[in-house]
Amino acid sequence: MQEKEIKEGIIYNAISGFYYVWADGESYTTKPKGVFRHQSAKPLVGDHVDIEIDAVNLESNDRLVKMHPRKNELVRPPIANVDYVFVVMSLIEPDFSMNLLDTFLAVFEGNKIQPFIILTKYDLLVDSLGEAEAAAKVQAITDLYRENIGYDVVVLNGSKERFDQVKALIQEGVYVVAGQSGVGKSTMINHLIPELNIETAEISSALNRGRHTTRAVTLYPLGKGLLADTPGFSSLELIDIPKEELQYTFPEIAEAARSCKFRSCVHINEPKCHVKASVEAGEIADSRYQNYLNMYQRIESQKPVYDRKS
Ligand SMILES: Nc1nc2c(ncn2[C@@H]2O[C@H](COP(=O)(O)OP(=O)(O)OP(=O)(O)O)[C@@H](O)[C@H]2O)c(=O)[nH]1
Ligand SMILES: [Mg+2]
Ligand SMILES: [Zn+2]
Repeated sequence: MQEKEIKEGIIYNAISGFYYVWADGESYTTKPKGVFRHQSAKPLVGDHVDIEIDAVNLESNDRLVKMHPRKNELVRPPIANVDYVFVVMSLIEPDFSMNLLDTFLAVFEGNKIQPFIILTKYDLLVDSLGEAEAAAKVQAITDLYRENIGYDVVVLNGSKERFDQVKALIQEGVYVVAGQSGVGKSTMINHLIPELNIETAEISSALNRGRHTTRAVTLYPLGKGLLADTPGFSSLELIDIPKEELQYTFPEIAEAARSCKFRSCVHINEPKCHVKASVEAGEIADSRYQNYLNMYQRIESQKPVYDRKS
């Protein structure tokens, strides 16, 4: 038998210099090997790592010996290699905003994180508008985001059945939850992972600034996947997508852009632009195109990186 065995795993928790790693369905408590401490990149929850297991001396700490390259990295919450995000939007209280939804979607697409759209509080929308009008409103949203663009959309109304539809979407990979304050992120996570029992309806402005950021992020097994226990994050203060690449974060615009006359087309003033033609033909929603233009202008007017806060 070899004395040292190398296994590949994923960091699911990090507390005071210890890294907790899942490998082959088991948990290992590891300390980084000496060389690591001199490297600038600190291991993050979500990092894929190699660990060295001392098969002879079981009392000794296992070592974290190698970090694999990251696919992406979020600052708040601090987590690497996120594959999927539940973008949670309430239909009412707070009111549904397509602009905000499109911004969330683009930012996550830009980070190579696949979004799922979760619409909450359908029951309250029915109370407010009546059955028919509420159904029509949700239909318009799902026609655009599900039928036209191709995102998975789940509509929640507080019932267990609907939460189970979210569960059914979960595949292998790392999930986070995003959305404005009060939309129902914690409520949803509590249904997905009842053991967690996150406080809901917290006073969140204080929370978003302080508590979430200092708290250790933990990945919890959820079906075949892993879900970050963060009660969610709602700030998207920067769009660090180069403006020429913004178009690729809107799937239907990216698709239409392939038929533009000029390769460098950003679909604003260029002639023979297939994106603009598609908007005029009603194949691309005007709201999406307008939100693309808004984001493009915001990126253009954004201060250079070294000048940004945070
Ligand atoms: N009627 C109804 N209420 C909901 C639904 N989803 C969430 N709520 C309520 O909305 C309130 C806010 O929900 P939270 O889960 O705390 O919201 P959050 O997104 O975690 O908010 P922050 O933690 O502030 O970011 C709570 O009172 C929930 O019970 C829903 O589908 N229907
Ligand atoms: Mg919450
Ligand atoms: Zn174009």
